[in-house]
Amino acid sequence: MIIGTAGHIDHGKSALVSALSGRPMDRLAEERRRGITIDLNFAPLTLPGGAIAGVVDVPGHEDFVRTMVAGASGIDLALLVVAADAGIMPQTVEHLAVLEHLGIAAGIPVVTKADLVEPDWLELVLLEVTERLARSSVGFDAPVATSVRTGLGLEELKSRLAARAAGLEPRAGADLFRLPVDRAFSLAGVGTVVTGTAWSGRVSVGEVVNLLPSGRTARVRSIESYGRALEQSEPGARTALGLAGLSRDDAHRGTWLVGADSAWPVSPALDVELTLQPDAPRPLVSRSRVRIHLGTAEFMARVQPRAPIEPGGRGLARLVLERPMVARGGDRLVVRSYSPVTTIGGGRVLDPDPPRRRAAWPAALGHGSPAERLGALLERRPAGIAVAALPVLLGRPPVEAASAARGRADIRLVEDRWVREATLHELAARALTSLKAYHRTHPSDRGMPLETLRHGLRAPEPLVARALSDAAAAGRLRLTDGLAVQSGFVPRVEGGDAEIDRVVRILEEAELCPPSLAELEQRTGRRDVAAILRLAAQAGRVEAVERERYYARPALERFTATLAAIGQGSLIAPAEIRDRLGISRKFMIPLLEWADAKGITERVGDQRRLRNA
Ligand SMILES: Nc1nc2c(ncn2[C@@H]2O[C@H](COP(=O)(O)OP(=O)(O)OP(=O)(O)O)[C@@H](O)[C@H]2O)c(=O)[nH]1
Ligand SMILES: [Mg+2]
Repeated sequence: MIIGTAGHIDHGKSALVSALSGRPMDRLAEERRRGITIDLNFAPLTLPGGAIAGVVDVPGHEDFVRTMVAGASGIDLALLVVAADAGIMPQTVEHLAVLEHLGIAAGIPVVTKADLVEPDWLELVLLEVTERLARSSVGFDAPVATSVRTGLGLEELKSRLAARAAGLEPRAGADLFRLPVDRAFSLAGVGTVVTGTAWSGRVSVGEVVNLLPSGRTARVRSIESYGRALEQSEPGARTALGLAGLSRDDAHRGTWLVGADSAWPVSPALDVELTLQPDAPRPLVSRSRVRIHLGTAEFMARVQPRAPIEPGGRGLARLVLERPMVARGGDRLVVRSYSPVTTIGGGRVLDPDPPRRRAAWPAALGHGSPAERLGALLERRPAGIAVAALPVLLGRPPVEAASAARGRADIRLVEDRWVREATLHELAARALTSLKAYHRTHPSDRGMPLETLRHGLRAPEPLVARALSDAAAAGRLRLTDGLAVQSGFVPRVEGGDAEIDRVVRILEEAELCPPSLAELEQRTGRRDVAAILRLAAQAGRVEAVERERYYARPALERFTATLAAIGQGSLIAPAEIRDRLGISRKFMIPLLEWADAKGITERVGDQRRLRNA
């Protein structure tokens, strides 16, 4: 369990964590000099029963809310600290809003410095806190009064924490490894060390991790959690990773470590649902410039709301980021105004890698089961979703994401992508349309070259292949010899059968010395002689002996009959064929090779022998 403090400056957060954990907080010289917390501080806390929790102590100063947000992202439980002698103050309210925007599920209000006030006053503050938190989306316990001077309430607080820890839903281990970096430093003998709370998944010593958004890779050399060396990290634990191959300057607060086996998009935009606080000074309109906090990262963005979002309202928006960032579906974020810098709202990531243009916004994008959200995400992605990207987009572990996909009858796995059936249908329909058009403009061609068809569809190759083979299976087209042919299509030539007859007759008359295609084109004055002869060949009337020379069927029959006659009982010498048929080498050599290829004859030196004689 990760516990985070929250609350106004000077209300006793650090003193409380020190008292609970026995560790000094505020270790920076400047923190000690000014008596305030400036940066995040961390301490392990052993709870009654032996479980270890990680505590993140955050600053309360209004200038450091960004640091507070980084610390509060990814905590399981908040200790909302209110000093008994001060009551609820501005950063109590702002930190509470941050916890709510981040979707923190559990909290314990702690009224500190109880020793400084009269019992009646303490009761009033406890009441004020209870009432203020009653409507919060954070599931708060009743407040605990404490004093680090007298020790009041500390044991009770510890046992409440233990009870909460026991009831906590464990974070998914069988999920993608992701750790938002909150610190990076160099350690002699170890190299670059990166620390953070592992949000999900595990990583082992020796594994490769990616640092995002830069995309640099590193190898995990060592893992440490709460002072113990581990072979494998635990989700939801404070974790320090010794990394080989990464310089200390590459990693810093705001970057992410993820497993190298998963597909994390680094995106220039995020599609989100935003909630604007009732106390926000103005509505969010197109191009409002805001600060976004997600994980430990802070970045600037322009809001493109679907409709202006009023204070107290909620709406859908695209965040156009000033530099590409990393997010996962379902991630919570905090929105702060650019100037003055105050917390104005929060949100939830609906699509961490939205299509650049013409994105549909189906209702299920924001709400619904993983299967429903998957349907909505696919509606915006005609090219489908890679299996490896789905757990990131949906924000669910891989096994759950895959079962959401398998649960939908209207999507299919095409190679490594989930694709809507409708997309494949639409592709097949477009293929048939362009096929029809091709047949219309090339009536004598046997079919449309597949490459031309594929190229024109402008869709990923595997999808096109699947759509075409579907259409073929449904009997709507045929795929042969690199050609696509619409079912029922018969190639035609201008002039019809009479023209085919005319060309075939020329070949018949030429017998065993037929003209080449080029010569035929000259003689007939037609440019489509090749198409005509292909049709005649399909009908069995002619055959190509060479690529550019066709023979009429009767001529070839006469040739084979001559071979058969000479070949009975003896070898066939080319000279004898020449004498009998009166053809020159120019025609005879290709004819003999044709006979060899047909299996009528085989070579014996320069001569031939009948194969079945
Ligand atoms: N009497 C009394 N003083 C306390 C108690 N808790 C904290 N203090 C004092 O209150 C002052 C502020 O305490 P911190 O723990 O630094 O307050 P903080 O909330 O961490 O402050 P920031 O981190 O700067 O927001 C210190 O002087 C503490 O000694 C308490 O229970 N009783
Ligand atoms: Mg402090």
